[in-house]
Amino acid sequence: MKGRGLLLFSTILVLCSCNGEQQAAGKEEERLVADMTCGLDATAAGGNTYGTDCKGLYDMHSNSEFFPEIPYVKYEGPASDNPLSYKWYNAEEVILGKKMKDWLRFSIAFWHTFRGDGGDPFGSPTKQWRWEDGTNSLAMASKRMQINFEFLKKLGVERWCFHDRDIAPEGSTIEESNANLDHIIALAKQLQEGTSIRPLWGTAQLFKHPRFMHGAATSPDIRVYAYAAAQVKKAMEVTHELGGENYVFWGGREGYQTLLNTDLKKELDHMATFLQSAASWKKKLGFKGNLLLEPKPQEPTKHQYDWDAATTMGFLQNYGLAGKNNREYKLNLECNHATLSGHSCHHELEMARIYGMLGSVDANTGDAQTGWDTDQFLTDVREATLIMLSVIKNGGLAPGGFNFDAKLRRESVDVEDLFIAHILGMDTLARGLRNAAKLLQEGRLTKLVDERYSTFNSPLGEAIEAGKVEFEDLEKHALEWGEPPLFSGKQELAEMILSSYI
Ligand code: XUL
Ligand code: CO
Repeated sequence: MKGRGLLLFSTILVLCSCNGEQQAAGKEEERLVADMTCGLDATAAGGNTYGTDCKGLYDMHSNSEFFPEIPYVKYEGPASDNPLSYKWYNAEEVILGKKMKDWLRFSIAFWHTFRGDGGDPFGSPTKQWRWEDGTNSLAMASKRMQINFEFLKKLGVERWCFHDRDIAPEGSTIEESNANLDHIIALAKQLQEGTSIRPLWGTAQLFKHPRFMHGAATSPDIRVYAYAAAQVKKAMEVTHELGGENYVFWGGREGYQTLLNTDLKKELDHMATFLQSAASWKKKLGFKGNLLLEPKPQEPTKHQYDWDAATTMGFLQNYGLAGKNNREYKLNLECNHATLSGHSCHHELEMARIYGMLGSVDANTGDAQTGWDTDQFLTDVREATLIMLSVIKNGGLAPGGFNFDAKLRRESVDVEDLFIAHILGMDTLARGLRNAAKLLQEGRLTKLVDERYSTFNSPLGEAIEAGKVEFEDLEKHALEWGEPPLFSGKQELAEMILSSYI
């Protein structure tokens, strides 16, 4: 009852303060910023690094908390049955020489967590968050940003990702949109002051507005190409302004619906020139982070050009945007996109890793019985273990990380669901990290793989791998050796080894 009373009280306060004009929003922002600059301290040690003073500040102004009923989420270990605790993710614990938080570098996706409304093609929105006033105003955008920071602090997560248009409303001109964005970025900058919270990456939303229906960089209309460039220019600028570590390109509409009306070569060439201009703008900005392409095979287009990791790397290579002499672009791989392209997440990560192109991961999962991008939180420990095998072999993901590009189910409408979903996703990857570290340390799978290729551990094998052996030489060896013996691939043994770590 007491909890409910507090909830009602804070709901009334939140509702009262959210429908004002910009000026009122400004005052509210100032007060909340004062409360909320307390939090994840860049220099402090410990899991959720809130000093007792900070806790006191929150308690004193508890009516300014958007989630008064949610505690700071802490590690309680696997035996805990508290849904608002970590069972496997222990931020400061060191595994293979690195803190768990540095292996995992978790990030919240603003668009799902704070703009997801539960609507689907058949039904209206289901989420009625107590802080929403039903508008897409600047005042509402400011409030959401404050909520974002409180959410991050309560989870002990130091990173977040955004599209320009989901944090600030689109105006009727580019100038107006940029001004809205500047307003919210200034607020985010204030909120992140004194904390270690920064964007993992920013991006431009180039798929929602009707102007982008034929594509952005691949639109047949030069005016759309230019509009998209102006939008990306600004989005890169504000990502840099906030100290973001990467910038992402997801080409939702960079593809085609039919080849009959499409000049394929022109569109791919345009996509490349657009990315070249982005790389050049990055240099002018002095932005040091990675530029990341996020593959997805289709949806919303029938065919998206960045189909999967291999296709995207081939495209980058072909246009001189990646490779030995140009490390400007890497990949942001999303697990649900991997399965849509007929691969596993592990496959996509390995493809990128072996060529030094693994930049960051959008951590989510699909549904085996559903053929589209369901963006669910990752809950499969086996999948998480395989993902973490790649990440450990990659030496981590930094400056990338794990961004929860995942949303609550339509039917999940409680505030605590937002927390539980992220806790579950974080714990699943943390458990995967623990399993993968043990698996690699004990070396049984590595030994099995090494033995499978052991015939190449010879002077001839080395010469072949160095590209120094011609067919005539190989023919001599083949004649001398005769029919090669059959030997086992040991797949079941490999699966048995993996299962024993899960
Ligand atoms: C869409 C998707 C995007 C990108 C960012 O499937 O994954 O949210 O991650 O634009
Ligand atoms: Co994504």
